[in-house]
Amino acid sequence: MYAQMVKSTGARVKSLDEMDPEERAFQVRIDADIKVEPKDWMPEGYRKTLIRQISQHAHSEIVGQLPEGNWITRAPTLDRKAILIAKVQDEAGHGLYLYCAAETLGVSRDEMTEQLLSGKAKYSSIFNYPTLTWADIGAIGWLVDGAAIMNQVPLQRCSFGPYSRAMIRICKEESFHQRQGYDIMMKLCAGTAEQKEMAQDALNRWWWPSLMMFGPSDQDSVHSAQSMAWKIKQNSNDELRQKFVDQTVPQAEYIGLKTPDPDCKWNEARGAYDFGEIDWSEFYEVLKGNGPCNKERLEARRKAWDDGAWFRDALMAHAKKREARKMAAE
Ligand code: BYC
Repeated sequence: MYAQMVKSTGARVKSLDEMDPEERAFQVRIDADIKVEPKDWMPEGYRKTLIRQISQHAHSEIVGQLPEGNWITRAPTLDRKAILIAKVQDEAGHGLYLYCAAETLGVSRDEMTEQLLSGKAKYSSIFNYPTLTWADIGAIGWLVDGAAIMNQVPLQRCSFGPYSRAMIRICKEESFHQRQGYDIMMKLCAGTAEQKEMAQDALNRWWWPSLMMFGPSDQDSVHSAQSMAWKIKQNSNDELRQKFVDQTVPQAEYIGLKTPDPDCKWNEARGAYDFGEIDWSEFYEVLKGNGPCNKERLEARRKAWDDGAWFRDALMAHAKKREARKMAAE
């Protein structure tokens, strides 16, 4: 009985005995790894949790285009520019698959956008930090996409069919993104002392925010216990964060960089890296809208939405005209 096994967070999850018959049947299907499809019965909480997570994920992909898009005109070579344009376009595609997956749960794209612009829906904290140098583009690919993959690979096994299928395609593209970021860092580290310093500076600034991407520590995570019981999440926030640190520290060392954490060191007994305390006050400030770029990011999305109004209106007018023509012909 999976629902009773979840111990990773403080939040309590109902046992099978406490559920009503419909809910119990649903949980039994989840426990048996049967995928939930949009027209299946589902508890309202399951539907709401998915809309929250998938829409926030979609918003992250779309807002995530902004810090990298900032460097398209300044990429150092034609190849780097072409690669960066392709990557930023991929992020737009990821956002669209995810909005479509959320729409199958009965929420419209317009509603999700309104929730983003009103501040009701979140997007990943990481995109509220500025991209100051070209090395930041390397650090985003390496660390941010690296963290995203760590989180998204288990989401491929999510119990909700449309989300899990969207994640399979997204993960394939993300692994290319991660490698292109690391490739930028490798080149910078093999370059002049100044270039290597730029790479180290980017790692210093992006390290802690990347660790925050995984969400609050397990004891403070509000949704993990229920989301894990429903197999929306397969791992706790701290588990994935640890896996990310274990994967990334040797990659940093390989190119001669060091994380900015003096407490980061290999723990032989645990077979994992120890690392220092995350500044959670910074994380929660960013979530409240007080990060370095929150206002700028939302402003950019608001402007894009307003600037696109004429196009949405034209599409609606066109659809109405076609419908009227079809009716007249019948
Ligand atoms: N940022 O109970 P918890 C990308 C919120 S983009 C902001 O642990 P949960 C890419 C959380 O929403 C990849 N908010 O929540 C694109 C909740 O608040 P609400 C983005 C965060 O949902 C372009 C509260 O804190 N990936 O790859 O169980 C270029 C309590 O948290 C964050 C996804 O979106 C955060 N970092 O777990 C490059 C993955 N963390 O909603 C790359 C999908 C937590 O109650 N999402 N919060 O107001 C997830 O896997 C989960 O939602 C999380 C959080 C692990 C993020």
